[in-house]
Amino acid sequence: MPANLTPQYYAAEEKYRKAATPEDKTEALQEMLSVMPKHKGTEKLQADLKKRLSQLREESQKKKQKGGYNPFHVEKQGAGQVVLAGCPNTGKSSLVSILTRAKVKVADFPFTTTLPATGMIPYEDIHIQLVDTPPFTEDIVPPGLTGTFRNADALLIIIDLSTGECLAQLETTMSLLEERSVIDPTRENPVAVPYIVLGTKNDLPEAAGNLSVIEELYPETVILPVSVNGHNLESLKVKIFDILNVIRIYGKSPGKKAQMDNPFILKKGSTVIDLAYTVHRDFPQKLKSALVWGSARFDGQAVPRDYILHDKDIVELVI
Ligand SMILES: Nc1nc2c(ncn2[C@@H]2O[C@H](COP(=O)(O)OP(=O)(O)O)[C@@H](O)[C@H]2O)c(=O)[nH]1
Ligand SMILES: [Mg+2]
Repeated sequence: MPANLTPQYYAAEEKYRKAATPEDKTEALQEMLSVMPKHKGTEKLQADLKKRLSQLREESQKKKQKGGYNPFHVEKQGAGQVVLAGCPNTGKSSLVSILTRAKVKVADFPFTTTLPATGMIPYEDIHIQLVDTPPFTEDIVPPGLTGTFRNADALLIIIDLSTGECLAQLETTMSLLEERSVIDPTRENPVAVPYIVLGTKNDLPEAAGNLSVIEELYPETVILPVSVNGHNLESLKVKIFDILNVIRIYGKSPGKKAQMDNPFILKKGSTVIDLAYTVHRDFPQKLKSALVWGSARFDGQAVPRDYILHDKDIVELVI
């Protein structure tokens, strides 16, 4: 049955995507639920949203009880937060270390990583935060870890292609994340976290055979083979930037050159108003129009407040 969602619903969903704090997320979810048409076609969506809402309440409750500090809550930095998820020894820490040069422990025995650790990936003119995490198994999931996954802007699901266990690793990881409503392989749940599946240790001889077995069994799952000696690492960075679904906007003051370092990071689909809000909370009220270099038809074109910006636009806000 079609859901027939309204423009108000999509506006609230957009607000959810842009929300940076749990409080803003909660508010947007409540709005999504209240404006959504209630009928059979939206039952599953309603259930998904209610579940996410109660998870958010639980998380903020736990945070209060713990008196604030939770090592599994990783403060966001840079253009987006990408969190690794996978079984022991799959090569998570090695990947974080090679992509970010962060000093994380790498070892040939399981459970070397006990708490989340972060590093920044340099990508063109921005930095993306990468978070290494402790592993989980079918039987042991560190408490708090799913909270780290759920709070991420995107996940890298890691399996080790050099071992025949990679199939079981994929199944364990996917079912954990699906059961806890972190991801949604059908991509229907708007509040699910987007993800990429990576097959590591592609330099080892068994990798190619294992990869083709998985591809045959799970034709709908796209796996990017990588290795720390460089295989596919550049295209991985591009895929990570793409999945974050953000744009870079360079600010310009009247009569001055554009500021080409430290761009503003906004969600794809953001407008001039969204940019103004990011610059300063009370800017949108003062804003008259904006001049855009890049996506507009000609350089320095005046655009309305609801103009949709594109990656790498230069914008001068006119107040
Ligand atoms: N040959 C090869 N070995 C790797 C690669 N990535 C990781 N390893 C090895 O796999 C083992 C486990 O790596 P680690 O990053 O600690 O895994 P984690 O437990 O998932 O964090 C270590 O001995 C690494 O040196 C790779 O791309 N190729
Ligand atoms: Mg590790």
